[in-house]
Amino acid sequence: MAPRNAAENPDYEGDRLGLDQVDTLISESSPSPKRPPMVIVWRNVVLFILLHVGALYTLILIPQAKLYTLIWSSVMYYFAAMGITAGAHRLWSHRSYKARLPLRFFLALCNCISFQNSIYEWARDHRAHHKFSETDADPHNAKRGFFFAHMGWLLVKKHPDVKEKGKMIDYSDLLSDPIVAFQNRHYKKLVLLFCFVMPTMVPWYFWGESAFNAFYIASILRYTLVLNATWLVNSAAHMWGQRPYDERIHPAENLGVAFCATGEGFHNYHHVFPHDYSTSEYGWHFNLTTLFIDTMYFLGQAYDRRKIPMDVIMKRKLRTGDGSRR
Ligand code: ST9
Ligand code: ZN
Ligand code: ZN
Repeated sequence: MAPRNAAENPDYEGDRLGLDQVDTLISESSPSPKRPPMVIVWRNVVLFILLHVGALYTLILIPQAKLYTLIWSSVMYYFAAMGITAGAHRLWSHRSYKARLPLRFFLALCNCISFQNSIYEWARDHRAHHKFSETDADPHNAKRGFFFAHMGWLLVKKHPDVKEKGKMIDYSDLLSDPIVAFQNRHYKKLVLLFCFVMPTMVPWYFWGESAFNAFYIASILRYTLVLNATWLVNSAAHMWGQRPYDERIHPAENLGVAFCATGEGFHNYHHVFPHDYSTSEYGWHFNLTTLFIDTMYFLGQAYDRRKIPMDVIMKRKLRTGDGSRR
């Protein structure tokens, strides 16, 4: 079946889910004059410092690790990435394609490897990010600076607007998926098992790696790298790069971020056309996630991939783009 575009799709629900607000949010993006003082969550500050110190320490362990452990850690990076990009992002947040039960199960499992909050919480924040982009109701409002957009937003209580305006968005579809509901209910146990225990046990059991090396390389370092690659989409890709589709918004096309984030750096395109399953005008160009979804399509696991028609993209480029890619 050919990919369908959202405009022609009779059951397209982007507006109800708060995904079609690009033009309106531009006028809403002025900073709030009465931003309350930030409430620092010290538990998160301490945990993220420990995590990053642990990741730095791991660099000295790499030369003494077995080759298979390094390959396994890369595989874990890839699976964790798919759990975020193909799962929480393109499938559950944006409904840009549909997935059969086995694929949804696999993606939810991969999502536990990535430990970035449950799919439900992740998609809730992400829908708010699109609908209220770069306002106080955006959980990682990039107008508050690089550090806040990157990881600072996870170190403080959310701005009240996130909670108040977030309630305007419909999230009911998320928990009505039994896979999402199950993952949300058992999230802590699942993360312990799939982000930390499983990545450590496999190298120790199958090729005799020390549990110490396996834990630091396949869990701590890999987790920290995937986190930072993801956060770069919120920070770097909201600041640096070309804006061929809409020069009036900050999200930009950033190839470096696309490389680290398995295809999620084409962020100007993505904010203009959020329901395109490739999150890019292109297909597999710097986009391992689109390659993954297409492979799943050929295996019969993914279907109804939404793609924006080329003439719509061209018209938009001519109307609002910065002229960098005509
Ligand atoms: C992490 C997430 O790292 C990263 C997400 C990045 C997203 C990137 C997107 C870019 C595009 C995709 C690119 C993918 C690239 C992947 C590359 C891979 C290689 N709407 O949150 P709470 C309400 S996580 C509506 O506790 P606080 C709700 O009632 C890292 N309502 O706020 C909620 O109650 P409940 C690991 C909302 O208390 C209540 O408020 N995880 C919304 O201010 C309280 O919510 C951590 O470190 C909303 N959007 O605390 C945990 N939000 O939930 C860090 C909230 O019961 N988080 N409400 O319904 C925390 O500790 C806390 O959330 C907090 C805020 C301290 C940050
Ligand atoms: Zn964004
Ligand atoms: Zn998105």
